[in-house]
Amino acid sequence: MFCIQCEQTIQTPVSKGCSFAQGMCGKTAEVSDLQDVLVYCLQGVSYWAELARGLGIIKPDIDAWVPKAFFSTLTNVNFDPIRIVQYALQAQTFRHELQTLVAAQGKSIANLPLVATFALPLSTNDPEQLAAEIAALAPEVAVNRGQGDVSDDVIGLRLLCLYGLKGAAAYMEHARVLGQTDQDIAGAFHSIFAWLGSDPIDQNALFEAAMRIGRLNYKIMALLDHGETETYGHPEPTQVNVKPVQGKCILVSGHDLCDLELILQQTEGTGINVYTHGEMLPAHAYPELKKYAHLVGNYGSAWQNQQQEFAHFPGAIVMTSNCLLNPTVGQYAGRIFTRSIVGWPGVKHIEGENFAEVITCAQAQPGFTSTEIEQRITIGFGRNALMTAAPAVIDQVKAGNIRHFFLVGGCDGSRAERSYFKDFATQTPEDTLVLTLACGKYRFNKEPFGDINGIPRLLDIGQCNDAYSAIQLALALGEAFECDINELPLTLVLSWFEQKAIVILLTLLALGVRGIYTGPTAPAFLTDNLIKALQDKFDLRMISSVTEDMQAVLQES
Ligand code: FSO
Ligand code: SF4
Repeated sequence: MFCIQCEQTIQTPVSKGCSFAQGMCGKTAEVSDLQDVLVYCLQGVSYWAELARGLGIIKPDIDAWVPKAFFSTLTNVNFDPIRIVQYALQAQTFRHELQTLVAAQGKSIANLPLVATFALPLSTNDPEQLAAEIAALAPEVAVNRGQGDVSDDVIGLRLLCLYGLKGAAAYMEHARVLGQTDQDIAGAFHSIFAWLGSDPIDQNALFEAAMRIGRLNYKIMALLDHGETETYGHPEPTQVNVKPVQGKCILVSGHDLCDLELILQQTEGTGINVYTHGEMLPAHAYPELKKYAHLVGNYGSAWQNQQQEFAHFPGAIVMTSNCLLNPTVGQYAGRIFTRSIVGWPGVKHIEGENFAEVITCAQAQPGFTSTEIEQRITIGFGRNALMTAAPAVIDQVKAGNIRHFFLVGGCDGSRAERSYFKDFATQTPEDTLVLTLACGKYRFNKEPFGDINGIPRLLDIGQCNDAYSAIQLALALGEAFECDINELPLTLVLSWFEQKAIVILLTLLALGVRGIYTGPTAPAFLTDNLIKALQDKFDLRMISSVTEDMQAVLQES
């Protein structure tokens, strides 16, 4: 196995990347190898999808399916070898379908690349045997193939593009489940994915592809924002209880609001209380979700604490997307359910829209036996709420009461160095506003930040994909102050963990945002040369100490 896609990848003085029997996340070598083969098969589908597009043939079912299957290979999503094999076989079927359609147009192509013709063995019907045979193909198609033949910078840039595109694919799927798809986005996705399958070596072209992926993702985040706000209304500032309420319960984690809605509809009148977990917290702010009285609160914190938190949750748990950890550790594997691309061997997977099994499970669990004293946090500063607040904020800036804006957010993880982000947020001066988003905020979102003349100092924008809202606010402030986004008194301090964060960073860079602080560590797949290039081009800064960084920011402001 070789996997280096997330921040917790194994690093020793002599090697980088998870490459032994199991990754740090619990992904087995077999699943890692199967995922490498799956990604290559998907690139083959994209190759033919792009060719077919050139002939006027568009298959919306395939366009929708490829990013979804790619999402299954993202960190902490799918650990089930049988499901990954199913995706790989489906990819082969789709590839043949497109190949046949292209051939029917009389188009013949000489010298097809390997990615276009790569075939899976179909010699056995035994699922375990088949998984072993497919996994055995991994060395040929591993994500770091060619290492040693090309420079480490080329490998690093290929991985930057591949992982960035994977994050974009995840957001495409989050948008798709809300009915939002776009043919141009799908075409651009296939084109970049297929090109990466051809093992490009031109560093300038790879760098430009990374920027293309960033720009593409901006469109995808806009599409997702549209899907969420069209379906559930604009988030509005909302107080959320973070303490348990007596009664039977279901906990919903991940990013897909539509699963939460289905659960709320199907539990209405049953007496079961529904809680959000992790990235589902922003759901409480959407009018069409907050209207359910039995959506009683938020439970727990960020994904890396789930094994303790889920073990103590006395009900059923639904994982709608990332981030999933091994549920057998906390003895709750029998009452957790996966959805969509998420999977763990032996854990019940819910297809379709019927959550009856989850409800039955919740009813069989004890539920919370008492109600704790409420603690409320304020969330819901999405795009619309921020724009509504913008005039008041601008007045306070002009009056000298707000001197700087910080966006402190991103994904969380287990490393001790991540305390930086809490320390940074809580040590920001009182005449500054702190915007936040994604699961990193759980480190400080229950702290008292106070307000500046009625404007809360901590403004929770939402999930990681709601970085789109933050960008909209920055653009609006730029317009109001008639300056470039980089001239604003605004600093981004971003924690990264997995590939969604990579693509958000690419989006910000592609939009020309400079001087971003990021950490806790640099992505292990980037070489020193590449990090230096990003620093030179975008003034990208690795975090150091809170005092040093804060001082530098406020001096520049
Ligand atoms: Fe966190 Fe996980 Fe949203 Fe990520 S829950 S780490 S960036 O999946 O997607 O913020
Ligand atoms: Fe290692 Fe991260 Fe890959 Fe898991 S996802 S195998 S922890 S690099």
